[in-house]
Amino acid sequence: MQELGRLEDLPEDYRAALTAQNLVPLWPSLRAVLPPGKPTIKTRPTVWPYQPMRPLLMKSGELTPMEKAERRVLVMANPGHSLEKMQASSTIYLGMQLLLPGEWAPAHRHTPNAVRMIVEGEGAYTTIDGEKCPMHRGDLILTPTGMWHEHGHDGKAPVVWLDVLDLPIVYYCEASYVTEGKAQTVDAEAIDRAYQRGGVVPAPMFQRSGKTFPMLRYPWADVRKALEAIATTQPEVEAVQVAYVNPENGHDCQRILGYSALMLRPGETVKFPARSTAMVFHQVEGGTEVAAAGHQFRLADADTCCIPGYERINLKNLSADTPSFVFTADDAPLQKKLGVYEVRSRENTP
Ligand code: 1HN
Repeated sequence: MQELGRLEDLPEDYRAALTAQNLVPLWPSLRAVLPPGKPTIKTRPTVWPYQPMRPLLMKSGELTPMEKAERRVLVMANPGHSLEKMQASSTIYLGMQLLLPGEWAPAHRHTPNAVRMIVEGEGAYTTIDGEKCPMHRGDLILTPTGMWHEHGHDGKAPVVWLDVLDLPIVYYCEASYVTEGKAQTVDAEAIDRAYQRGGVVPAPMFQRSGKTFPMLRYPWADVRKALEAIATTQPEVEAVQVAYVNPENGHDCQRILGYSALMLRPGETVKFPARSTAMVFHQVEGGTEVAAAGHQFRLADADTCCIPGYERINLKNLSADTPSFVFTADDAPLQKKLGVYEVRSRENTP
């Protein structure tokens, strides 16, 4: 590739004249913004093991009362993006949230979309636009853009969950803000209760609701059953994997980030081709080795890692006799909408 002129090659008075007019020459920066063959990637392969995080999270419960936190979260930041940016990848925010018995995280709504993957504890719930969603280990609960949400806890032990948000990209768009609200009234008759499983949707008098976010809670028990059914009935399938989708139309359940669950059969290795999206892996049950970009992360229960885009990824079940269950997040829905989503064949991956 042709080497291009540098900023220092230009006369100082010319550079000053450009600056005075808020102008910048393109050519000294062109190779940086359009590198050959593969983007410049800040996201580093990073693991956030749960065991060392847990005592720090519990300590935050002693140090900071709910009134002083609103949401008591330790953010899982990728060092490649500098920690204060709160980015696990270019588009993905990850945090581990703690709610203690009796606590309440007040109602608000905001433009970024969130999901919660429940990690431990019983008795907590999220209320979303009046629908009360109980939290159990492995459940996925959506709080899409613009929907009121608050968290409560009637149980006896701490509850912890993983928050995944598209905050970095919505913030980058200068479109991120919050509105405070009053405690919601739980609506036991919410029509959304009819969307508790895929395959059938309410259609009174043949009218489909066409709701943008009809299903807010994806119980782990159902997801696990779906994975086990695939493993049993399709032993030849390359990856036992299900996507979290909108039951009205089968599209991704949210518009920016996409979510899936994977089952690795005992001893199984799954090889993903390099894709343009960074990926997050969170261990729901069992243990998995995530190998990519020269790193090997051994995920145990509730561990989370992030792998940058354009890397091949091998997932290996660390057990020869029990299955491993992994939750994934990526920004494929966004990249597909932008038209930049790519899957690279093995030959095309350096
Ligand atoms: C938020 O609203 C929650 O509602 C959690 O639990 C984490 C991180 C950034 C911005 C908003 C919640 C968040 C958040």
